[in-house]
Amino acid sequence: MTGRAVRCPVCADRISWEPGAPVSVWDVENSRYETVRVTALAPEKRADLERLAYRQCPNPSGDTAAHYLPATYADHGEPLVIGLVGAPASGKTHLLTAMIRQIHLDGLGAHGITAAPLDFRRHRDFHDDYVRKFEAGGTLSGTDTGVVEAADILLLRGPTGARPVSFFDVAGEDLEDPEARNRATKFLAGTTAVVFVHGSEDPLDTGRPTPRSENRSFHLAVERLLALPDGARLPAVIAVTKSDRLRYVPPADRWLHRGDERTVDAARIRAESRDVFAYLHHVGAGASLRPFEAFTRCALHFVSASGGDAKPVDRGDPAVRHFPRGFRPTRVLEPLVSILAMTGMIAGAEAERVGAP
Ligand SMILES: Nc1nc2c(ncn2[C@@H]2O[C@H](COP(=O)(O)OP(=O)(O)OP(=O)(O)O)[C@@H](O)[C@H]2O)c(=O)[nH]1
Ligand SMILES: [Mg+2]
Ligand SMILES: [Zn+2]
Repeated sequence: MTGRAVRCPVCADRISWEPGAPVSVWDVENSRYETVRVTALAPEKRADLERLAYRQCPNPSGDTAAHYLPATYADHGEPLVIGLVGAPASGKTHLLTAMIRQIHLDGLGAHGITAAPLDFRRHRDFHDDYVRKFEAGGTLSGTDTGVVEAADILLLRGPTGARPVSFFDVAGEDLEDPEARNRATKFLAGTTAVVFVHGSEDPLDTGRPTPRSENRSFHLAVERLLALPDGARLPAVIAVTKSDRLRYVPPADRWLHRGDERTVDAARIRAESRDVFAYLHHVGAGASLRPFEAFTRCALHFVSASGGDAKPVDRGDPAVRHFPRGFRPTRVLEPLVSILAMTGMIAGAEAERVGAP
């Protein structure tokens, strides 16, 4: 093997990234990847082509359908793979959409980090299918089961270097499936950080009792991650989303009013973590605290993707809902900033203490 060894975020195999290997470009007309040999190209033409091209993963285990990674995936620092874990309808997709949108509004600028798409096609699809719909006040549909690929792959550049960051957002139903061979949860084997998403309850939604004594998606993911080598050292965050429902409930209200933070302050993150812990404990959602017990570094945050509850569209089908006052994401980047601090993308004495006991 002469190439750089990288772990594929989709099939979780370790692959050797050979220099000069053929790349593929997306053929829009025929909706398929087309292989292009690059060795005969002048270096500048090759670099330009590779920026927009893909490489098929060799998937040495032969256990995953054909999949492609950005051709420049291995040209940067150690890739980050961030997985979202949570029950169906807990709010994963809305949170990820609000996060990615905020990243592109320079939301990480205060931390010296800029972002660019690494997988342009995936990025455009994510923007068209999620971000635009969300910005128009529409609710996003539940994620289909069987999703195996990353929702988006960005390149984050900061003072400590540039790293590809893949975000995985699969269906909560798949995350509650104990079948280890479920293809949709394979990303867990290659994940480098996890956002555990707990949706805070709608206080008016009393008709449907929720069994808070268990959180199946958290439980199954934690057990699988702990079985990985060094699994307990994976950076983890617990995001209590839909916290707009807690905007008059102390101490969540105090955190929500702060808006987005501009610094990494380990003591402040510890204080918020303590408040989230107390809140989950108080509402009997102790099962959602399992990641905090399982992982050596874990930060907890109150966030809101939409800023308010979705309401049925007037006179329409009651199942069709929207956010009548638009969307006002609050603190959606705090979980990501904690992960970036715990993974060394944000460096410094404060960052090193984030999530530490
Ligand atoms: N009040 C409030 N409601 C939210 C928020 N985020 C999501 N919701 C509501 O929660 C519902 C489910 O959100 P999703 O993001 O689709 O949840 P999910 O975890 O991706 O669900 P699956 O894809 O089925 O696993 C949405 O239809 C919204 O109505 C939020 O920040 N505040
Ligand atoms: Mg979803
Ligand atoms: Zn692969």
